[in-house]
Amino acid sequence: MGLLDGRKALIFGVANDHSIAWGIAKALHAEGAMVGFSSVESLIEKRVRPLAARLGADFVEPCDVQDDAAIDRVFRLWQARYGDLDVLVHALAFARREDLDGTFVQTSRDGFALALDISAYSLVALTRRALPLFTEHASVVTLTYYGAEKVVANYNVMGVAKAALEASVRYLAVDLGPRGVRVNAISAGPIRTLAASGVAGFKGMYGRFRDVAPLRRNVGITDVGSSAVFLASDLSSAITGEVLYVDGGFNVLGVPTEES
Ligand code: NAD
Ligand code: 0WE
Repeated sequence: MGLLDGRKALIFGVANDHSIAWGIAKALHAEGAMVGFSSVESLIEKRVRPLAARLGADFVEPCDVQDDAAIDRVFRLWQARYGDLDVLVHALAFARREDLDGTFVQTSRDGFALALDISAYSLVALTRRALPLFTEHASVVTLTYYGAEKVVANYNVMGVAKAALEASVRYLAVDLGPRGVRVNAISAGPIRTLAASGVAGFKGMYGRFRDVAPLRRNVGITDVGSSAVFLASDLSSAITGEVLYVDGGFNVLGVPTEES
């Protein structure tokens, strides 16, 4: 008996086996969910389809979340194949490298719009298109980061995009609540994924995190996966509009020191 037996989940954001979306897919599948995937076109055949096959999944469709027609296509195909949807996972973000290197004050109009479109508006677009397919106990889960609330060096425009994403979670929760659909975010500690690799100063802050976080360890995609199972399942039946910290307790610290 799994917590998600008979449930159907569509997961956006797998790039490789380090992706948070992949950790979530494995965890949902282990609890009995049927999973399907959508990712950017360039990753589909080489990266995503082989991973999907490991979970017996063959719904693997391309979608650039900036493209409304592409979003519509994915959900049309899903509906034709499976009818309805119980779990929507949004685990994607993007900002231009140059906007994560310099100072926030340098952010261009274009760079700001791009980061917010891909990283925040896409949750609204995907959720709206999924709405007619959602079952009455459906759950939407997205991924955020502490840089939404407090300044994290170099996170810059992504911090602003995550603040918009977290506010969107609350507004969506109120819109969808009367239908029984819940919307929540997981705020994960730093994890070494493709999106984190090569980011200026990431390695240093990853090491510091382990030294100061109350649990004295880093967070992994398995930790995020099990919390996603909780938010996707009826175990969290009265939780919506929430940000759940999966960060070893880091966010409760006032002054992070090795001794605290
Ligand atoms: P990742 O690189 O594995 O995943 C990011 C995904 O975003 C990729 O699959 C990429 O293809 C996708 N993406 C980018 N632009 C897209 C577009 N236009 N259309 C469709 N997909 C697009 O990295 P990850 O760390 O697993 O990131 C997943 C989520 O977790 C992101 O929202 C990220 O902000 C969040 N997050 C990451 C960390 C961390 O430290 N890694 C911490 C907290 C939150
Ligand atoms: O949300 C993220 C990753 C966001 C991200 C990362 C990149 C790097 C490569 C979005 N877009 C891009 N674009 C690229 O070209 N995280 C929470 C991981 C992360 O990213 C950081 C961090 C942390 C933590 C960037 C700067 C500082 C800290």
